Amino acid sequence: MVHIRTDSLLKTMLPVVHCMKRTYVVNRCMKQVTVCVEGNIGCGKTTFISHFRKYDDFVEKHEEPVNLWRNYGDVNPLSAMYRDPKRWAFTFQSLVLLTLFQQHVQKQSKPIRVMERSVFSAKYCFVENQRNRGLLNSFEYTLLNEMFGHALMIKPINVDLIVYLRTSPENCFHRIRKRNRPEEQNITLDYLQQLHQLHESWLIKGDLSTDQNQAEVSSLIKPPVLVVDGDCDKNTVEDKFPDIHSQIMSELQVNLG
Ligand code: D5M
Repeated sequence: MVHIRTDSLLKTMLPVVHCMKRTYVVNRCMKQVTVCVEGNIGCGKTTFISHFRKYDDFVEKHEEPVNLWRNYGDVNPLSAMYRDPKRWAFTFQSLVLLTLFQQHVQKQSKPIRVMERSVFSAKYCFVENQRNRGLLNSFEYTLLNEMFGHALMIKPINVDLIVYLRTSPENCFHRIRKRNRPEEQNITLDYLQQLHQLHESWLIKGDLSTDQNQAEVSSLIKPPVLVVDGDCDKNTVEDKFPDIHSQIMSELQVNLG
C-alpha cells in the first residue's frame, strides 16, 4: 500500500531533468531536491535506499553514519548509549545531530539526494522518546533543542519529500533480532512501540506540539509524506520499487525522460 498525505503537497515546480544514456543534463536553474527515508529501527531503510543504485546517474545516497556512531575514536557511542542511556543519551544525541547536520550541508553533486533519516527524526522521535523516558533531564533536553533550533536558523535545511517506511513494531523487533547487531541486543518491543507512536505523530498526524522551536522551524519540516508499507518482505519491496520510484519522482514533480 502506498499513499500520499495530500494536506501539504509541495507546490514548487521543478524544471525538467533530461536523462541521456549515462549522462544527465540539468537545467541550470534547477533546484536540487532532498528526499529523507524515515522509519523505526529495523524497518528496512538501508535495503530500501539500496534500490536507488539503479538511478545512480542522478541520485546520490547518504546512509545513516551508523559506522561512525559505533566507532568514534576508540569508543563505541552507540553501545554506550544502549548500555547506560542516562549517562550517554545527551552525548549520543549531540553526536547524531552533529553528524546528520554534516550530511545535510554537504555539497550536493546530483539532482536528487536521498538520505537515511534526518536531524528531524533524531529530534522528533529519538530525543522526544529519551526525554519521555527520563533519560534526558530538562537541562539536557532544552540544550539539545537550542542546538537544533540554532543550527537550523544558521543553515535552514530543506527536505522536499519524506518517504515513511511504515512498519509494525513487531516486524521491526524480529528484523533487529535477525540482523543481530551486538549493541542492539537489549532493544525491547516496548521501546519500538514508543518510537513507532512518535513516528506516527510526526509523519501521519503532523503533530509537532512538543517542538519548543516550532515557530522557527515548522515551515521547514512539513514536506509531503509518501507512506510505503514496510511490513512486506524484501522481495516484494524490490518488485514494487520501480512503482514507488515513479511516485517519488511525480511527487517531486521531476520528469525523467
Ligand atoms: O539505526 C541504527 C541504530 O542507531 C539503531 O540502533 C537506532 C540508533 N539510532 C539512530 N538514531 C538515533 C538517535 N537519534 N537516538 C538514539 N538512537 C538512534 P537504524 O534505524 O537501524 O538505521
